[in-house]
Amino acid sequence: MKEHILLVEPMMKSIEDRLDAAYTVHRLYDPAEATAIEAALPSIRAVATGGASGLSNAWIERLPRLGIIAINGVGTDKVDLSFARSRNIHVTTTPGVLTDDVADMGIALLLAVLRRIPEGDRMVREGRWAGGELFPLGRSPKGKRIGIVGLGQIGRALGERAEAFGMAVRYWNRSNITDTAWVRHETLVELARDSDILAVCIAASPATQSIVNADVLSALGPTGILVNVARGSVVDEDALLAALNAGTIAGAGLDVFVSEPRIREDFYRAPNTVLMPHQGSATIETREAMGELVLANIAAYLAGEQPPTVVN
Ligand code: 8YV
Repeated sequence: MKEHILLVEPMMKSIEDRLDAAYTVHRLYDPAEATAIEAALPSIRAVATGGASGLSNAWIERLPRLGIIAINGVGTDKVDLSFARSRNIHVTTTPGVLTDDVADMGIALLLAVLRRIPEGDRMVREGRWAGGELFPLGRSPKGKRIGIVGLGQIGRALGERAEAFGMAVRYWNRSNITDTAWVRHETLVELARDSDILAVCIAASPATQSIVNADVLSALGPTGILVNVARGSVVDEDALLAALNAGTIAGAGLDVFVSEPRIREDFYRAPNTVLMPHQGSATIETREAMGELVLANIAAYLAGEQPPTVVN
């Protein structure tokens, strides 16, 4: 008898094929499966989900035999870890394997804003270059100061890449870090004041909710750029939209938003802003590696073993 698992959002086909081969997979995102899922609730022992989707407590309560929530990502902000623990449910993530791609996305967004890549692409396609239109000058990353908000694995990888572009790195981190020569600031406002680019890499939690607020953005200043590859909730979106529209910061490169994918439409019109649909870890190579970890965690749990990358 195959075990039943619930898949909250799609994964790579090669990974889903292996899930299908090993388990009876119920796809929560497929409306056609709704009735079958209702009937299978008492049998489901494992859930695979994404970092931005997680699993609500209401869903956890509907799954009496659930023993593992395998997150295909590193963010745990959409799963109540202590509630899961109180029910003896393992929560696992995919640490390490997505670090480089998310850091790359931070650099890509930064360069896209500095060099106006989406704007140039539009100008060429619309024939305005051929028509003689001049393109405004961009700005160089070299010699600029980048302030990293949250010096975890992704923050460090982004800092290392920024150094290769000739940037000076400084950071703010909640806990003290000893093994880096980068300048540490005591507060986010101080970091923003001492940065040309502020790069948000910190995990979302109640403690980091809206920590990039109006004061931080005002300290970043009218030539400053905000990059966010972490979670929308870390940034006060009212303050960010106001700062972009008033020109109190110069621009933003954003991969994540509070209410994604139905983000606030004001972002569609925000000046000097490059938007991505949460693609930090979304490469074939990385999603394969993440999928392997999800498969390994679920297999270990169902075999009665400790899942390899459990976080709670
Ligand atoms: C993924 C993420 O896009 O790691 C995370 O927490 O948000 C991303 O890597 C997501 O988990 C896939 O849905």
